[in-house]
Amino acid sequence: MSTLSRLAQATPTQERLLVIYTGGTIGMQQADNGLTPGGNFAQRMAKALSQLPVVQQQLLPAYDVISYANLIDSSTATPLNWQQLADDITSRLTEYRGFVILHGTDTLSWSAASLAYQLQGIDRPVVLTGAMLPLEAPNSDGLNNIHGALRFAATAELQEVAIYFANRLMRGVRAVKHHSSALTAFSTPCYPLLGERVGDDFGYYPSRGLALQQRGAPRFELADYQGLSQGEVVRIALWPGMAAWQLDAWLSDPRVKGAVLQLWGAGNLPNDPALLNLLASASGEGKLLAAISLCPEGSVHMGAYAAGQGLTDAGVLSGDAMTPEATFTKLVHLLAQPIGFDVQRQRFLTSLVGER
Ligand code: ASN
Repeated sequence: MSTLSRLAQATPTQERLLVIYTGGTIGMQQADNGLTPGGNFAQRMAKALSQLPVVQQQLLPAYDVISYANLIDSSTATPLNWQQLADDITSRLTEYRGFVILHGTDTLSWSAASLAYQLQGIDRPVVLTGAMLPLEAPNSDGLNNIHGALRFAATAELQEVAIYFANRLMRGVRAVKHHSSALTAFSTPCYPLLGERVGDDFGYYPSRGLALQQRGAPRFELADYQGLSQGEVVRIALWPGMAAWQLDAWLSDPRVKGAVLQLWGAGNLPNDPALLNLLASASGEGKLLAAISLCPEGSVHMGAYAAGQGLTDAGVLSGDAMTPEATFTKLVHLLAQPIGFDVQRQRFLTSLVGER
């Protein structure tokens, strides 16, 4: 890990931000075998920011940059990367007023959701961003995204994990990547924006942020994700004709400890008792099962249709309108806690960080 300070002499650390560069397209450069995360990022970022209009440069907060030694394309991230990010933030919490994480976009919303659960009650901004095009590429969105992330990470009223992308500030645990190439790649389908850039102004909407009574005091849960980083939580999306033996293949494996089930519409499952029996026995064995919809918007209402009735009896928990990211990372997080099955289930149904 390398650290480099900008304005280091001029500004005490408590007034600075920490930027953590993890890899992703934003920092990628052309190599013989294609785009790969490039180094020397602190200098490259400073050079890019120096292209902003002088007025905007003067409004930038001071910051330090850490670059991870192992820069990754975020498609290779696992829960251990989420754990490392949370550790790196908490170990420097008292030194910095806010944090910016530069991350690949493919799994950016997964890291954001996981951080929200690990850093419950955080009292300062943690803003993740990345880019669809490398920082030095023509028409890159990298500079704009870094600029906005720095500005919002210096906004003291923002006290939660957020994503800044394409002029929009979003709750991290509500976000999804919905487009594979558009610069407006992220959205929060079931929650309004926390803030946005309009012209040269960066406006935060405090009424949409986590309220103090909802946020609570900082009570970080830095769990060990080691036992959950090799596929122990699975994600099963239904398809027409899915058969019981296929569900069984996923759920009967003793290594599987939890599953996100993506059901039809408002929470429907084919009317096959064998499917419900499999779910009931997996849940009876202590596997944490949660259902959300295959639809990107709207909630599951288990039991609304005859075909979905029986899910609650089979022990399946309703994920309401939670995103796949928020549901999956919450299962990982709860399974890593030293708490019993009933408490895990009850906490799943409780909104911990505004995820439901
Ligand atoms: N594959 C890249 C990543 O997630 C995509 C990006 O950053 N735009 O690391």
